[in-house]
Amino acid sequence: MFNKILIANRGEIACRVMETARKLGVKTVAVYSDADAGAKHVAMADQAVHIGGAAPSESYLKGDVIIAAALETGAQGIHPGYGFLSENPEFVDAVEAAGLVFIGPSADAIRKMGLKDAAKVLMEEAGVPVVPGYHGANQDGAFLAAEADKIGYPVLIKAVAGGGGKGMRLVEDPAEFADALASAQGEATTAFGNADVLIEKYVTQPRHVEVQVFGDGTHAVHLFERDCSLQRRHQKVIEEAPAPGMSAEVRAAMGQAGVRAAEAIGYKGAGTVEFIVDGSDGLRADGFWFMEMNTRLQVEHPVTEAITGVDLVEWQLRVASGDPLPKSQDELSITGHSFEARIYAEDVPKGFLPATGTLTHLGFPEGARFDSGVRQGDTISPWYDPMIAKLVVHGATRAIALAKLETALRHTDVGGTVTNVSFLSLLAAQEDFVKGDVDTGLIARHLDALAAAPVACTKARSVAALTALGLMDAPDGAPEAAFVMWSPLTQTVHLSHNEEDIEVRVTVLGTGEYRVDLGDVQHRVHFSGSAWFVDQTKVKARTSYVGDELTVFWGNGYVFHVVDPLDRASDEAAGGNVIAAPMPGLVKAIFAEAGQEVKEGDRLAILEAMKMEHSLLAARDGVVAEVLAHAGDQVQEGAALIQLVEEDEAEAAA
Ligand code: MV4
Repeated sequence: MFNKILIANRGEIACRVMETARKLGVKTVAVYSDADAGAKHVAMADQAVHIGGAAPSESYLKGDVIIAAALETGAQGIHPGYGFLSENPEFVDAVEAAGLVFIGPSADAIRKMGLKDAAKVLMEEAGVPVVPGYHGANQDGAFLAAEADKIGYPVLIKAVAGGGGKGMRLVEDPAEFADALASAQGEATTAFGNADVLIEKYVTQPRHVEVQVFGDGTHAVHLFERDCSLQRRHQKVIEEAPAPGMSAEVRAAMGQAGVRAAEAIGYKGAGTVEFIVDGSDGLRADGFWFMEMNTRLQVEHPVTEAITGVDLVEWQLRVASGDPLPKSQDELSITGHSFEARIYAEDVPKGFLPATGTLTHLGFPEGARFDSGVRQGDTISPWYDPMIAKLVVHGATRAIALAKLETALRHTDVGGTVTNVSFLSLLAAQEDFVKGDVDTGLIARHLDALAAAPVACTKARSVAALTALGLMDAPDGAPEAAFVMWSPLTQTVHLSHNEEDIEVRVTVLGTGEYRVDLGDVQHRVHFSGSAWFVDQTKVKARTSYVGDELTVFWGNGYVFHVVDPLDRASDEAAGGNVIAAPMPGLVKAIFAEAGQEVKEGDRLAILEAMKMEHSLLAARDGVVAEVLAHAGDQVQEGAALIQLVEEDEAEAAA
């Protein structure tokens, strides 16, 4: 076994690899960019080496700098994770030339699977079923059109260098073939610098089923299949293992095909053989075809780990350090069912727009595996994939695992950024998915229903209003003395939710007892110190309130913004009345208290953001009216930290 390895990656996969390395007594070296100096993977590692700028091309893609870091720190092997350099054969060559071990397949195996047409020829020779079609060298338009006629319409034109659907065109009618060919070739040239295409019979209602394989360079075993049909624009959303509806016969046929594919290229380490499956009439032993092989550990590997009990990273480290395959095919079996849901910082109603933000709140429930590269307080930066976590559940049956998935999603609390958790929850409850009736078009067919922003009911709005007024901070829900003594018995709070303005009137009825008036609807709310009761019904809501953002974690999760009329007025008045956070960050210190006189330029607060400390200065002479933040607070951009007395008020007083 290695003494020390370097992980040439970041985020959850770097953390995942380090977990297993630690379990095996292997020391770890992290690498990091400017944007990741404070990242979880750096904190977890025994050693960490800074490798450059935030852009991947200046850090995580710099093979030579990473190899130098491994040599300097005495690492013996490099684990590439997924993405970045994981399938780059030149990097593998360079790692080996430096006398280090690449924890993965040979450069030769990666190259053999790199080009689709060559890979298809190899697979055909190895007895792996490939989609009927033409994948030869002749790229003449008339010739390809004749091949398409032979195959029979509809056909799919694919770039040989392609992936993720780029350079792919569906042609349903021979009259459209020439135009589609030209457009596929154009896109392929732009994207890959290679115009070559292949033509395939179009599989209607396809399912994406992939086989996990593991090789020692000569022999391979398979660890069964995963179904990854739930995709949106070629991005996987929920994966599961085993595939719903799979029979022992088809499983054996697909597994053997996966093993033949791996052995045909002398595969070493963890790999995935992707098949396209015709799902129009159940799964059949003659109804699956090789698509491509991914020569790396995949994002969704945990569902395979859950059903087989195998730690795939442990296998990677053992085989790369010279051990034989840890188990034979006979020793591998499936127990239960597993799902993985990818939790992202993204704005689903706005077309799945990637989001950024500081995770002011991050709560993962017990009873599920969460692989995550971020902690509460960490920032999702615009530089990398905005994944927050992979949620992985396992149960004795598919129905049990699915129920666990829904429960875990309901208790996944993320504050400080928008997420796709509601989308995942709606998908987990989608009728066809629940039945196991999946195909790659499922999400697109139901997108409107799945992507709708969850609209908070009046109960959730009541919880938000009481939270905004600070009524749940008090011990046992008793209103703080100040509230009772100085505040009117009825207070009004303004919230905004999905661009809707909401006015809520809250009346104190007694200790922890409120009447909440939402216009048409009234609720009687009781807060017991740990639980909410709305009209005598227990509401298992949790809340997070940072800056002006208030999230009620209940149902699918509801985001509110608390509109402070005072803030708004002073913002508009400008004139330096408010010292506000210029960017999201952590308040390190406040040097002001109410009543204090300040001079223009006095340092009133320090904000830590983007790994730097920023002094926030008084914009004019004045008197502090109110301090609105404390050292240790995570604040949003624009959050008011210190309020000065209005100038005309001060004059009036003078
Ligand atoms: C296909 C297909 C139907 N017939 N090939 C999409 C990306 C690339 N990896 C292969 N893809 C497809 N190839 C034939 N002959 C349908 C798709 C496809 C797809 C495949 C797997 C997962 C999701 C998909 C979504 C749309 C289309």
